[in-house]
Amino acid sequence: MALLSFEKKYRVRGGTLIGGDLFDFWVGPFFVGFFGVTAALFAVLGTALIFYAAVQNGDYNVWRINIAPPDISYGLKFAPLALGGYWQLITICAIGAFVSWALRQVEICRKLGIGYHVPFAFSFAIFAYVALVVIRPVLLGAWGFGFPYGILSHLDWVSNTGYQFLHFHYNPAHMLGVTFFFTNALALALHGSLILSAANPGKGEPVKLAEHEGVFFRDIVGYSVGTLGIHRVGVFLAVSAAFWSAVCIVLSGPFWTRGWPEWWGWWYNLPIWG
Ligand code: UQ1
Repeated sequence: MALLSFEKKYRVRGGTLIGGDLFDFWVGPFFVGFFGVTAALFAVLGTALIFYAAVQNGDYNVWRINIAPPDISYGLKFAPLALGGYWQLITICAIGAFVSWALRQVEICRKLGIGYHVPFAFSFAIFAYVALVVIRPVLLGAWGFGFPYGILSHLDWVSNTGYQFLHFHYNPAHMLGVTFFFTNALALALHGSLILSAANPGKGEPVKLAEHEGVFFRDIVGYSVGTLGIHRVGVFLAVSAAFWSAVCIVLSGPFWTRGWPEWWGWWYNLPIWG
């Protein structure tokens, strides 16, 4: 069915989680819904707060913007606006916007009668952000452990936090995260190039389909994961990269305070050495 006539067919009422018919409409190509309204409000307010706080700091150069969390001495309390309060409000807006976006995806899935795989996968990205600015700071007892909002300043935070643990690449959960990120690139390179090779066979050759794709991999490595399977692999790799990234930073501080190279001491402490 042509896309435009299909859209007419599926653009029917229902499927909303909250608000009934109240926000059950489209603006141009965009479905609105209750969570479209909340996502827009949080996003606009959060963005405005970023620029307002930047101007308060006297930063007119976008590269230099740095909206820092409160000092550690504020613990888990609210801080004055200019002393981390803006960071706290911006964080609330960001989480509100991200969660609204996920719930709007859920409403669209319900309207279409499809699975919830997209909001499921997106929720891992939200988890990774929340791990950095809520879960780890709460476990460490201060909002000041969150990362600052700024292009260069958040890079400084990552570098400083990494060096606090001497060599972050020795963090086993970081190893898993990095390995998943690299494997994502491998999988997408294989998949993208395989699909393009079947769709672009060369002059005079007919376009090829799934059979040829599968045979290519059975010929070269003796196994094909299949056309549906590669997408299962893709989602698994993607959410695993986000998941282990979140785990590796939540471990650092709340559950391990020494250098990460030292963690490998368990190897020397095995009771098997002569
Ligand atoms: C694959 O086997 C397959 O099925 C035909 C795809 O679908 C189009 C793929 O994209 C890829 C990359 C593979 C190969 C994957 C493995 C794990 C052998």
